[in-house]
Amino acid sequence: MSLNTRRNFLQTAAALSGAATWLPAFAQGRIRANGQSALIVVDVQNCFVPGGTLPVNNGQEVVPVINRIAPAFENVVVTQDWHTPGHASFASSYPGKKPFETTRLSYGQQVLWPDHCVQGSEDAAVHKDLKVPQAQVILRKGFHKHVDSYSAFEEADRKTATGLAGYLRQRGIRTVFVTGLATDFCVAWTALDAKRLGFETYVIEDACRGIDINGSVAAAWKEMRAKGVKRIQSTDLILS
Ligand code: VGL
Ligand code: ZN
Repeated sequence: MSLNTRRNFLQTAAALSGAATWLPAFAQGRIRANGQSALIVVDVQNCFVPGGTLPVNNGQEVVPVINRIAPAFENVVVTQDWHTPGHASFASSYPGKKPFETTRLSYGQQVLWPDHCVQGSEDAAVHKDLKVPQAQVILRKGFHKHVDSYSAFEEADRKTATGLAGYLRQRGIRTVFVTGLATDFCVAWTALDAKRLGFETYVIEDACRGIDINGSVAAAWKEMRAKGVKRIQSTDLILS
């Protein structure tokens, strides 16, 4: 049975028995974006795809998925990781430290990364095949030399706001759909902050790819689920 046939079968069976509770939470094509929704495209930059300085496995695969769903969104925010040279999140800033080790900074534990997404570099540019011409905001984050920012809402010190929550609220946005790179870092932190700040929050799983350090993708999904972030697939969206 194809997945579609199977889903239809499940729906029919549930309708007949009146027991719909065991159905997937979001059957195919059930969620529609409206004027109060925004698509957030996180860090789809050269840096995070193969050939970049911090490549995410198959990171480029998010591009056609995002391009396919983006026309359904009137409101689109694109983010860029945008670090100073010598940034505090770079392993090269600490003698003897290697990428993917951790260190303690004033605000807590920090994973150390290869130098990546340096402001103005080709590596930090948005992927050339991403097609979101209607995007209204390009939000850059991680530009304070001594503070990292995975989240598009709040820097890693958990004090410094980026302004995105205020922007979205003032525009009447109530629901966000988060996509991009990487599932376990900037996507998860952005989604968790969005939810905490009062937005209905969806993460579109097949429009994301993860870095996955020591099970970090599974841990991120677990935390997002616990906090009420909704996990959906691009096929759950009504695109017409
Ligand atoms: C990211 C690690 C370091 C991300 C950014 O976009 O997920 N990950 N900087
Ligand atoms: Zn970064």
